[in-house]
Amino acid sequence: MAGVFIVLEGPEGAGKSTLVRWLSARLLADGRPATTVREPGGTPVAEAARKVALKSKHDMSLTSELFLILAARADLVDRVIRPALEAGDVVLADRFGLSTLCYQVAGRGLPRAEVEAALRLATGGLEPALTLVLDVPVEVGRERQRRARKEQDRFERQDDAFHQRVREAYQRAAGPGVVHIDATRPKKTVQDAAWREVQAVAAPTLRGVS
Ligand code: Z5A
Repeated sequence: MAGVFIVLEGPEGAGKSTLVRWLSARLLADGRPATTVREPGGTPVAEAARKVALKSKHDMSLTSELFLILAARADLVDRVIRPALEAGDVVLADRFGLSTLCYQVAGRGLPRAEVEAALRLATGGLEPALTLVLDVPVEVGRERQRRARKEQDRFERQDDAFHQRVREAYQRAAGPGVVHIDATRPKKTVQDAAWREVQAVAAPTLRGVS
């Protein structure tokens, strides 16, 4: 596909949304508006699934949670991400498949092979060119969320052991295009590190890049 697919990942409060906004503005300054998406969500159906997966007061099975998230992703990939990539856009996603492996497999304990198969079905095998994994200790992320007065969802209400499993799964993540960034550093340092990686994958399509 002509476009470039870039994903930001990491535990809660790592700074993903902040960095997506910054990268989007930086790309725009280079004359390259990006399509930005946040998961789960981004289409009417995906937003509806997000509401249930994150906000439902009812008990749900872990498999139901998985399929709500994958239903959201399948719709987002079909209706937004693939068309944007086919049109040659840079797509910046706040979370994607690695979140599912870290939260539903490492965090919740669902079986990896089955989840990976379901993931491939949901995405048609779409993989990012670059995955920036922002790393912060659990307590740092929680403190940032507290200061930002973020309302807690079903995941954020999980105990520290759950969030520690998620963080460790992120720290183990490896493979083509996976880059780890120490996100405890000041925003400017994190932004500079991320921009270097974005340039490396997107440079041929950017103009005015030093
Ligand atoms: N989930 C799942 O289980 N499986 C999946 O496959 C997917 C998702 C896709 C979505 O939550 C939930 O869905 C998620 C997992 C689950 N829940 N959890 N946990 P969400 O969309 O509501 O939230 P989030 O994705 O977890 O993002 P977040 O908690 O909002 O955090 P963030 O985007 O990484 O951080 P931020 O909003 O950019 O920054 C937080 C604050 O820190 C803010 O005040 C910033 O100004 C500040 N900040 C940012 N960077 C810095 C630095 N470098 N220094 C100091 N302060 C900073």
